[in-house]
Amino acid sequence: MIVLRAKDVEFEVTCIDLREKPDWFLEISPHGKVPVLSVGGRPLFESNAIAEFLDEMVPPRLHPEDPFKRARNRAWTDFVPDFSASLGGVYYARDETALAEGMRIARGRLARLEEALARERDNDGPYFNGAGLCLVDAAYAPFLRRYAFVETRLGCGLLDEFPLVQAWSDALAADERVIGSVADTFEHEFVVALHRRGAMAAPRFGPVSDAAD
Ligand SMILES: N[C@@H](CCC(=O)N[C@@H](CS)C(=O)NCC(=O)O)C(=O)O
Repeated sequence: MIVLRAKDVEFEVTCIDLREKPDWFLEISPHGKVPVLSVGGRPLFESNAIAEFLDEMVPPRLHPEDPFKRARNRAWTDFVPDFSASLGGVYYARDETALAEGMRIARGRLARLEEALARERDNDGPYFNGAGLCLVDAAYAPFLRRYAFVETRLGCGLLDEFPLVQAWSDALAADERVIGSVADTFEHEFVVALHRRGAMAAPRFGPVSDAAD
């Protein structure tokens, strides 16, 4: 959604219940995962493939022009699953022991990202490559956003040691293309998901009804 918004593409969103995936969805999503982008009735799946397709098809280009930088960016986007899993280990932690272990693992991965931000650009950002949003930003933003949201109640201070990641996360959190990329119910649904997983952070958001879930 961030890439679609960054390119001013008109689109419609269809939300599905991932616990009860409809048949039509399973027919177009081979791994049964979101997102899927339907282009004139033809489905594309996997976030990176979708983002790359959009970047080839619709201006403005979010990838760097330099093929070397483009390859480096793709390599950092490949790190997203490891990175997001480690942040999940923090915001979904069920107790203090799991939180400490989650933070230990996340710190190692954040350190790599901190170094990448220091080395991959020769400027102050605020985005991964510099002044403009790129596909790497779009790939990391959803996970940094979830962490930032939970951190308002968890207060574990994980990003304190990583000022470049913190500044990057803040810039993404303030970006309209990122802010508007989720449904209005995002925070409610995320808190419901935290409760469902028994996350220690969940009760700190107060009681929730899962009626909208
Ligand atoms: N590699 C996939 C991962 C997508 C993914 O894990 N989606 C999650 C939601 S964020 C999902 O659909 N989970 C449902 C499931 O695995 O059953 C991508 O980047 O598109």
